Amino acid sequence: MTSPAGGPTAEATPPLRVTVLSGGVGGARFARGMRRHLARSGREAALTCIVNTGDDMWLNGLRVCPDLDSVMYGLAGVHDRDRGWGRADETERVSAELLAYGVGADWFTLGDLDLGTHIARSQMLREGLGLTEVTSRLSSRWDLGATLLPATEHSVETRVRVGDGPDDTLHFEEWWVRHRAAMPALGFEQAGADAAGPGPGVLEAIAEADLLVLAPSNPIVSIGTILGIPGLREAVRSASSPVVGVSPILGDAPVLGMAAQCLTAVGAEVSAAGVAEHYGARTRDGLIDGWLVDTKDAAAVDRLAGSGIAARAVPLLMSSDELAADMAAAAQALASSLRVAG
Ligand code: FO1
Repeated sequence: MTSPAGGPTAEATPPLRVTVLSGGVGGARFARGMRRHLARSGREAALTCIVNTGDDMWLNGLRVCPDLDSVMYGLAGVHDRDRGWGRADETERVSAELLAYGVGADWFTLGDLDLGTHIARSQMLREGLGLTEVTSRLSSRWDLGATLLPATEHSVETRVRVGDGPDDTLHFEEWWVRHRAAMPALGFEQAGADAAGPGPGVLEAIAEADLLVLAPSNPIVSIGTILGIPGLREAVRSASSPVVGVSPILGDAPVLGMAAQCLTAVGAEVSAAGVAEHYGARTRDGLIDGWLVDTKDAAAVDRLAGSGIAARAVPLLMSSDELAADMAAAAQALASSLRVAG
């Protein structure tokens, strides 16, 4: 092949396709890091985030999608940096009015700017658009540098079992936010999963990825919920790219949120190695090939080798985009080493 000038052309390097399975706040921070890492590398790349929808709910007649919004706001840079969720510079005047009328939910705060998102989303859904198209239209307002895909367009609700009776389950947000996880979780259920399937583009984003990463999100109610949608676990298991996960546990504590309560409820060990073994090695009917643990968990590397998982110990800090980008770079380097080895 020759260039228009007559000389030989360099073969164009195809864009690197990176797909991240993500929950809310931790997933958003990791996605920002991955975007920064890809920009630093100078290689053309396409980043896709498949986002948990198990926390979604109707509130005040509006469809609220906490994890999609956390990732969208995080990538847009308009998120509340202290809370992780919701918008920066937020006010709560509308919620106060709703409560004054006795119709608001006093346990789940919807800020005024955030309400704009829920109103727009709900209007588009009522017009008949699917959640994937709606998410694309909402995202197009910002330059996210990533495509957000809801894991499913079906209603698949994460419910927390708090007793043995048929009605002894709570919506995840009720358990977590309303009751502050005070009731011990006996298990987690996915209401509606039987009739659900992956959202548009999700299976393609997994099958066509050059790098597939499980973000350091909650392994049970975020990543686990995504994987519980019929067809998704099999899609990850049969992906042609390496599958690398990042530990959400540092030492014996989750980086964020409620991973410890959720792991305990399903009988999994609350440790970096425990989460990796919960996912399991792809060579042994599991899901992952590689796993990043924090340097303080370096002892897990040898243990995981025995479980068929190639682990590396690197600093797992996401306190700045630069550090999160270093983590993403380590995930890509681990995947590359597995590709070479494989
Ligand atoms: N978390 C809270 O702890 N309290 C809240 O009032 C709250 C409101 C809220 C509103 C919109 C949204 O997108 C997220 C919100 N979150 C709130 C975060 C959310 O409960 C969870 O952190 C995620 O669902 C878990 O990923």
